[in-house]
Amino acid sequence: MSGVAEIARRREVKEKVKFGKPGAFFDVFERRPGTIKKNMHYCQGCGHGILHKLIAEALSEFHMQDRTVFICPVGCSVFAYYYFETAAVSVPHGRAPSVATGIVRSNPDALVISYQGDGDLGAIGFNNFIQAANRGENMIVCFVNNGIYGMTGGQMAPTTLPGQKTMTSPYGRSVTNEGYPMKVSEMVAALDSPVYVERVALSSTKNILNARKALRKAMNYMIQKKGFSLVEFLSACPINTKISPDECNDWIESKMIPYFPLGCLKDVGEQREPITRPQGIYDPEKVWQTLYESKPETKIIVRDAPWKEELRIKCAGFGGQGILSLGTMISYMGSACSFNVTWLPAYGPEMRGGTANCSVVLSRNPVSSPIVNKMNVLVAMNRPSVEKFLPDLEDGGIIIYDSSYGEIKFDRKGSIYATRAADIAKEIGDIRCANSVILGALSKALLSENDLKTYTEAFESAIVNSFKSKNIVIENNIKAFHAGEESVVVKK
Ligand SMILES: Cc1ncc(C[n+]2csc(CCOP(=O)(O)OP(=O)(O)O)c2C)c(N)n1
Ligand code: SF4
Ligand SMILES: [Mg+2]
Repeated sequence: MSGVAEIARRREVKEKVKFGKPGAFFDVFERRPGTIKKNMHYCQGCGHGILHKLIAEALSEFHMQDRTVFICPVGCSVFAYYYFETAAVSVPHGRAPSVATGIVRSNPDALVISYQGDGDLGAIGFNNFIQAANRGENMIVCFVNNGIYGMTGGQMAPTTLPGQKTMTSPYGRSVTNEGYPMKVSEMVAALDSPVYVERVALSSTKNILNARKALRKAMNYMIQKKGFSLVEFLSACPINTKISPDECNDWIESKMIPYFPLGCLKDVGEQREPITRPQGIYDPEKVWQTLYESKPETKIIVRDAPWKEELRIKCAGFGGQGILSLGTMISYMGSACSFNVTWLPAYGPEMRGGTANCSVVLSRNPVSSPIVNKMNVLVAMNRPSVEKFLPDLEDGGIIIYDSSYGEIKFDRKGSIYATRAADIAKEIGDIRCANSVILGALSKALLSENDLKTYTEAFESAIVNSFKSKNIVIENNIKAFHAGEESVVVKK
């Protein structure tokens, strides 16, 4: 059905308030953890629940469900996907309009609802939001302005009212210090691209009916591909505003509306033509070839090991020994060989003088967690690191250590490799290369003779990447890497 025919049909649908569960909600919220599967998680009096109902009613009455992608933000509505029987995407904080842009650009028939709180939209994600508005993306942004960060316990938001007390403005918002509350709708209405901007309130029945109308107008424009619509819903967060559910309507009407006047700020949808844009083409095969064409083929690099699909590595030593760069060199090598890679440094007071460590995961599969509690490779540049992490090494795991500071006796099974990394680095003329000596030892420990040839280039490029622009440093580290390969001794 064409957009225009759909609208005509919808005009025939009688505009009346419905009681009960709208069709676009699941019958039972199976995704919700716990035993309560029929209730929403919102607090009593919260505006999110009211708005969810308005959206769900409109979705089912407009027969939009099959084409709708609901973008759930970070905020109290992060779990909106428990409730709506539509496609849904959860996105990082503030990124909803950018993800919505990707969806609608690659699939212009998708109906995308970017649902956002004032912290999500007005603070961390403001640039994402305003740019999407300025590009006139065909989407609706449902902006729930409750004047506070609800989910995180009531911090000040860009829309917190002057004088309003929050966890982070305990004496009340000071306009001298924090500026005036942000009037998002007025800002968007000043742009040329958006077609429709209206501010409504989720308070009295009259206001809720107006909110319902505004939402439906925005949906109609989106179905007709007219572009960007913003509907701002003034809402209450009784929990963090420290009012009872009964006081929510009064709070919205006596506090919010005087500062954020209700009404339509822009409506040019009827005068605009439907948007037509070149459609993005996503060919996974092409992307793969572009990214990985010249890389070594993805084969398993660890010989005869039960955990060859994934290496979980802990690098540890004194602060200043280049432990974190050792981790990045291993990561660069892994990425050059098309592994999925994570690198997680442990920062802290240990950065100077104490101990330092980082975790590296190289995997043929998506990495489930970058945290390495149990490892199959332990790279230790000093004795305290061996002592600290050895209990976490899996049976049969590999240990590589620097024997310059003395041999270490191990009372366990596994492959133990030693190299005099610090001594060799001093001989090369730069003690800081000890980590590259260890890298050489690691490559020898992990790779068969044949694979070593294939991967040497990747290791060398990892060194070049890590020490960009300093030629002498690169040279010394490559020398150190090969010295590490040659000097490594297997201890059993
Ligand atoms: C990158 C990032 N920064 C900060 C947070 C913490 N955080 C979670 S929700 C939130 C603000 C939520 O406020 P709002 O968008 O107004 O939603 P509400 O809960 O009020 O509906 C913040 C700061 C986070 N999850 N991710
Ligand atoms: S904390 Fe506030 S925004 Fe979050 S569900 Fe409760 S009332 Fe709603
Ligand atoms: Mg909020």
